[in-house]
Amino acid sequence: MHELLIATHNPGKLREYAAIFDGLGLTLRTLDDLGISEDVEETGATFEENARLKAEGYLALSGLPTLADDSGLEVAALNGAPGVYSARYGGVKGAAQLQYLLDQMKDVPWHQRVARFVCVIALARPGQPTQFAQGTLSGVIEAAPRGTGGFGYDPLFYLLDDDKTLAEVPAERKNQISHRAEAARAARVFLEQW
Ligand code: ITT
Repeated sequence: MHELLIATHNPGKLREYAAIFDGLGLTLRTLDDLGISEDVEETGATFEENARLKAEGYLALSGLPTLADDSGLEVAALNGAPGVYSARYGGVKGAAQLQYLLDQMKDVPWHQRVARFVCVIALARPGQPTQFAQGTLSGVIEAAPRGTGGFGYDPLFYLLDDDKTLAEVPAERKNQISHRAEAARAARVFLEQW
C-alpha cells in the first residue's frame, strides 16, 4: 500500500487532488486523518520555497511521503500580485477577498486584465531530495464574480476557451486544465518512479 499525505488545510485543494490521483493506487491521507493540527508557516518568498517548507515540515511531523503545494494568482496589471500572498490578500477571505481584488482593478480595462494561476508541488520523502513539479493556467480577471464551483478566486477567473469562469465549468473540466492538474501530472511521473 502506497500512502501519500496530501498536506493541505484547504478542502478545495484536497478534493481536486483526490480526483486527479484517482485510479493511481495511492492511499491518500489528510492532515485530519493523521490528527496533525500544527500549521507549517509559509515564510518563503516564492511558491517553490513555500511548497518545500510545507512538504518537508509535514513529512517531519507525519513520517509519511508528503505532497504539498503552494499556489496562487498572478495578475499582470498588479505586477504579479497577489502571488504567494493569494490566501491572505487584502487581509480578508471569501467574497470580501474577491471584492478587494476587483477594487484593486477597477480602472484596468478588459484587454489588460490577463492573469495566471500557478501551482508548485513539492514531494518529500524520508532520506531523499525533495522533488518539484509546476503548472500554470492563463485567464482574464472578470468584472464581477460568476459561478459556485471550485474555490478561492475561481469565480473571477474567466477562461477564453470556455467562455466561462473557472467556477462555472464542471469540476472534471477544471481538473483537466488547471495549474494544479498540470503540476499533478508532472508529479505523477515522480510518484510512478517511487
Ligand atoms: P494550504 O497552505 O493549507 O495548502 P492555502 O489555501 O493556504 O492552503 P496556499 O498557501 O497555496 O494554500 O494559497 C493558495 C491561495 O491561492 C488559495 O487560498 C486561493 O486563494 C488561491 N488559489 C490557489 N489555487 C486556486 C484555484 O485552483 N482556484 C482559485 N484560487 C486558487
